[in-house]
Amino acid sequence: MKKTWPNILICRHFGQPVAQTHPHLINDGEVTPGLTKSEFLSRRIKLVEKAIRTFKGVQTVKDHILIIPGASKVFMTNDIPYPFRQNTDFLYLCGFQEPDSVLVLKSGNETSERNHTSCLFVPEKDPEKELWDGLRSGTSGALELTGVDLTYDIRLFEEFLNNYCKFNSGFVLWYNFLRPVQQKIHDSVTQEMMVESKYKCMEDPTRLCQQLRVIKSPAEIELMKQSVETASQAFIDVMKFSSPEVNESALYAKMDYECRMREAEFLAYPPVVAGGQRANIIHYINNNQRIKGGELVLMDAGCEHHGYTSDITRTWPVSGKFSPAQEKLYNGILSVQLACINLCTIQFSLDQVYHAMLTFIGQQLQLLGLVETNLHTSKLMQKAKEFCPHHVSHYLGMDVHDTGEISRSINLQPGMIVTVEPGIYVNESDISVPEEFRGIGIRIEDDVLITETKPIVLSSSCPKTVEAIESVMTSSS
Ligand SMILES: [Mn+2]
Repeated sequence: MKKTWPNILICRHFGQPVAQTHPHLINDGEVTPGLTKSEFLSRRIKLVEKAIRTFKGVQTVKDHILIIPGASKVFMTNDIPYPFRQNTDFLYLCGFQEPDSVLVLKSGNETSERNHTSCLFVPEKDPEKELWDGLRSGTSGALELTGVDLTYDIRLFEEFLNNYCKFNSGFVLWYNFLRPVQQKIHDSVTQEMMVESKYKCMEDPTRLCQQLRVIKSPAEIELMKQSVETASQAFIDVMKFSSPEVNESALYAKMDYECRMREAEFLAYPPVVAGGQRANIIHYINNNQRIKGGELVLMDAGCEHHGYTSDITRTWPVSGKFSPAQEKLYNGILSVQLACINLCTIQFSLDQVYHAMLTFIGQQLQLLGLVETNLHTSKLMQKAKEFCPHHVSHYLGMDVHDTGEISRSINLQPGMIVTVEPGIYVNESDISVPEEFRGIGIRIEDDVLITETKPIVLSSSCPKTVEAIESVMTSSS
C-alpha cells in the first residue's frame, strides 16, 4: 500500500487568514479577502504623495515620515480581551491584522513612486507566546503577506526612530499626536522625536488618509455590497422571526446569528432593537424588553464583513400588520426617505440633503396633522428638527461612522457610500399631536452608493414598503 505523507513543509503559519490556510476566504495575491497587494501598495503611495503635495513649494521641507500605529488588545478584565479590532487607517494601508504593530512610510527624495518606502514593525514569532495567544506571522511572514518593502521586530521601533533622527533633518513628521492609538508607540515617538523637536514640523495624517478612504475602489464597493446584502437578508429573517411578546434581545440574537451564518465577522455596532415608544430613544441599546402585539419595532443594525460595514434601519409591526396610524406615519417617512435618496447625487452635499429632509419632514408633519398648516417656514423647520433630532446621513465604509474628518458640506462624489436615514419620533406625552401617533418612532435607513449619475441603493433587497414588509412577514419560507 502506498503511503502518503502530509505536506507539512509548505504549510507556513500566519497570524491571519491567507490563501494557503483559508482558501474559502482568500485568493492568491490578496492580503485580506477581496483586496490585493497592489491595491494596498497604491493606497500607501497615494497617501505619501498627498503628504508631499501638502508641502509643495516649502523649500525647507526635505522628507516626510508617516507613522500609523496598529491597535493593541483591550482587556475587559484580567486576561479577558474584548474582541480585537484593528485600527482602521492602519488596516486600510497594509491589511495586517495582528495587534501591537506599526506602519512607517518614508518619502523618497524624488516624488517618483518607487522611492517611497513602507516599513512594518510587527511582533516577532515567539513559540511560547503563540502557544497562548495564537499564531504570529513574524517579520518574514508579514513581509510575504503584506508586500511592504521592509519588516522589523517591533522591539526595534524606538531604535529605528533614534537612527532616523540622527541621519535626517528638515523632515515632516506625520503622526496623530492628539489621539494616540497605541501607548508604547506613542511613548517612543514622544521620547525619540518630540523631546528635541527633531522634525521641521508635525502634521496629522488622519485627514489625508480619510480623503482616500471616503472614495471606495471597485474592490471595496464589491465588499460593501456583500456586507449590505448580508445584513439585508438577515433583516428578512429577523422580520419573519418576529411575533407579539417577542423579546428585543431575541431579535438582537437572531440578527447576530443570521449575519454570522452568512460569514460576517460580527455585528458592526450594538444594534438598536426598540419596541414601541423605546424607538424614540435614538441610541437605545438595552434591548431587554418584550414587544407588545400592536407595537412597531425599530431595528438599526449592520454587520462587518471582511472589514467593511453595513448600517440599515427598518421599522415593522411585530404582529406582521401595520395599524392605520402606523401605516400613515410610516408612508410619510418613507416618502421623505425616497426623496432624500434621489438627492444623493454629485450635485449635492450631505448637509444639503439634510436641509431638504427637514423641508420634506415639515411637509409630512403638516399633511399628517402633526403640526399646524399655517406655520412660518423657520418655525416649521424648527418643528421638523424636534421630530427628527439627527442628521440624515453619514459616510459609510470600514467604520460605521466612516471618515468623520471629512466634512458633510462637500459635494458627493462617485465612489462614496452614504446612509440615508430620516426618522420621525413622536413623544408619547406630546398632547399637541393626534393621539393615534403618540409614542410611535420610525426610522428608515438604506446604504447608498454615489455614482456619476443616479444613486444606487445597496440595501434594496431589504423589504421597505408596507406591502413588502407585510408580505415577507406572512410568507412561510
Ligand atoms: Mn446610520
